[in-house]
Amino acid sequence: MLRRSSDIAPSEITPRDLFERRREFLRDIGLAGIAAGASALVLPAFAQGPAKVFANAKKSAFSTTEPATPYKDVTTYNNFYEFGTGKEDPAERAGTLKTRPWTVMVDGECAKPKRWDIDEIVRLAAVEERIYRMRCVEGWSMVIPWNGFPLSELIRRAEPTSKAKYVEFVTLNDDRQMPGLRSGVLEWPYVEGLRIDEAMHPLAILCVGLYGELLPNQNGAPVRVVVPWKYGFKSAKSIVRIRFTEQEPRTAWNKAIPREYGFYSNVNPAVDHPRWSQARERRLGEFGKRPTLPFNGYAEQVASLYAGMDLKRYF
Ligand SMILES: Nc1nc2c(c(=O)[nH]1)N[C@H]1C(S)=C(S)[C@@H](COP(=O)(O)O)O[C@H]1N2
Ligand SMILES: [Mo]
Repeated sequence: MLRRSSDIAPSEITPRDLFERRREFLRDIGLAGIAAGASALVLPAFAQGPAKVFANAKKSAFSTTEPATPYKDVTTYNNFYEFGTGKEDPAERAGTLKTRPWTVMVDGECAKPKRWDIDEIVRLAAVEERIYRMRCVEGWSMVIPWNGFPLSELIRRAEPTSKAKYVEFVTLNDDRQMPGLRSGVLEWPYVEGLRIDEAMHPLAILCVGLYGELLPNQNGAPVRVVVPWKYGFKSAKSIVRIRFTEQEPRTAWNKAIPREYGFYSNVNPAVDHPRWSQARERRLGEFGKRPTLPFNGYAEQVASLYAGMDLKRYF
């Protein structure tokens, strides 16, 4: 049977040691950390080219040891429909996105709504690098060194109420900056969502950089979500709002083609996409194909979130 998120106490979401580690993390970044972080973090002049903003970030224990996909592939083969549906479109066209000034509104079912300035978020992210496998629903995969921090840190600060069962992520909706919005491929803005216990999982991160640099626009600058055990489309880019809701958010791809894209979209080689198999994937930069793993190889960490759920029904 489906265990509802409302039945899960926050203390069950992460084991005790994660609470402890989170407390340490907060001590490091929240208090003494702002000063320490400031020396680790040199905000670049945004007109200039990429700078190693996150040069001092520590490798996270959650990182995969697989070799990272070349920077060139990570930044030129993208899905970002706000800039067109071709894989090369975002790299060619996302230059029109203006990422400063930028704010992210965190609101909805919470005691402490707040409009975050992007540079406050960037400062929180200076601590850690996460090398994650990413699997797109269309059948390719990459390994990307992300710079970010657990989404749970931001959620905790908002103090979600007991009605907060889900978290909704909303992308910028400005057709002067995003020419793809003039097309009707999706209902805009791009919206994604997670159950709150999924969003609180330590693997789910808020991400502002890759390869030690601020995110290139085509990868979702200035801030995106990264949820490595789900198909890529769950990881919303260029987000302006994070909203706590009681109802399951209506997500862009689910609204567009509900038969093909469910709310959960956990990577699952046993559940075919209606138009193709999900059993194998092509790692960018490699020849041939490799098998796709349940939960994209993160089953050990996340499978318990779905204990008792029929993942064929909740695809
Ligand atoms: N706002 C927005 N976010 C988005 C998308 C999009 O079209 N718009 N595409 C998604 C899909 S389908 C994938 S596979 C990933 C790709 O991320 P990457 O280009 O950084 O690899 O972004 C996701 N986030
Ligand atoms: Mo995707």
